[in-house]
Amino acid sequence: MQINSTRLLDNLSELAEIGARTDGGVCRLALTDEDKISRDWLLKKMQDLNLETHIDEIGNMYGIRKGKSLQPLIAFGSHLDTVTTGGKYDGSYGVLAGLEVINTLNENEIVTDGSIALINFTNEEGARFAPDMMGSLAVSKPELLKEIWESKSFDNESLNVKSELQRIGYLGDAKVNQFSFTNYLELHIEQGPILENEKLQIGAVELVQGIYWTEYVFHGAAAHAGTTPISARKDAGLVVSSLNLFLRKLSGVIKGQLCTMGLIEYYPNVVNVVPERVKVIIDLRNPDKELLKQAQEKADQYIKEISESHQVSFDRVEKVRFDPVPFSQEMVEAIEKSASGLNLKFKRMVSGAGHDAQMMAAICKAAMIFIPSINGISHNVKEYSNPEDLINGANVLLNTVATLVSNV
Ligand code: HGY
Ligand code: MN
Ligand code: MN
Repeated sequence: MQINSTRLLDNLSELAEIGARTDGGVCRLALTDEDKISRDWLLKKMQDLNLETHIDEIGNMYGIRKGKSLQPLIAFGSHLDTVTTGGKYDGSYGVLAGLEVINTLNENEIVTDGSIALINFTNEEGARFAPDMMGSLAVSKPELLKEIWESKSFDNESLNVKSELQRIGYLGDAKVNQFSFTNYLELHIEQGPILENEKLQIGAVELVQGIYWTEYVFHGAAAHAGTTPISARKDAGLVVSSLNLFLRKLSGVIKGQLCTMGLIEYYPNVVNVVPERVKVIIDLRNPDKELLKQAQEKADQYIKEISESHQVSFDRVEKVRFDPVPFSQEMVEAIEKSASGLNLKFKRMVSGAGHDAQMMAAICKAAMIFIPSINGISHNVKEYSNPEDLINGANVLLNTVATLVSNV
């Protein structure tokens, strides 16, 4: 049994039209109108395949393909939301490959022992609301739902997750913990250069590295660029620039450490005014839990010292604290078996990016399948994966799910 390659590629192109940018990329920020249109599009596709559809309290979308019994319940999927400079594959590929696997099972009239759930998780990217992996976090930790609903939009603090879910009609009534999943499998582009560089076709992902997001608002003093002596300045912008350089050095001294300052907001952001206030969110990642903690401690120590030396104060809010997550060895082996059964070259690897699978691993056996990203590019409009790799990945997903759902 193989998936229908043309249908998968056509669906990927059709979905990429929703939120299409003029430069070939895609922008479908979570809970925006573009996200709603993509959700409506997916819902119709799920209904066309006679899936039993559910929307939960955080807007996660489920399409259930019933087998002889509801258990074991094998879930797969990913996310339709993108970052601002998104591509056609991050998230979309995992959802549409799952849809294609179900279509293929339907066409072959396969009756499975257990059932299959295709999931589109809300706000995986965290580009508009923190934390990222929000929908899957709510499924794995329902006690956080109220706090997550109140998460304010980065671009307009009068909007929060709940108000935006209501606005787009995806504040569902299904409970976030309504299903007990046996497995969760996520097919995703690697978003890095490893598989391509090593000329491999499949990644069997056995761990997702830890992620910390911390927001700092630095308070200095607005001053005239032409009349204020350097010694008299309380320059919040200088503190942030120094911090960025420090973080780059930190990446070099702590093994496996990655530091990024992707979000910076100056106020008043005027050419001839010394910045009064600067908001940043720093993204620290490491596959080692202790080293990640160490990196954060060193960053905070530096921030304290550099702020004091420039008479700048700061507020600090922890937005994300996700430790590294190991995946199910049993499922990693099932992925390897599927890949070798298709004569594909594969390796075990760590995921540098965060994914919904790392949340689902808290409540069921989870693992991920990667395919190569050309030049390792992602979160960039030039994100691309070869059709052959897209098709291979979907067939590995098909074979792995078929094994899990029938002889668990
Ligand atoms: O941040 C991440 O790694 C993911 O893209 N949300
Ligand atoms: Mn993703
Ligand atoms: Mn992403």
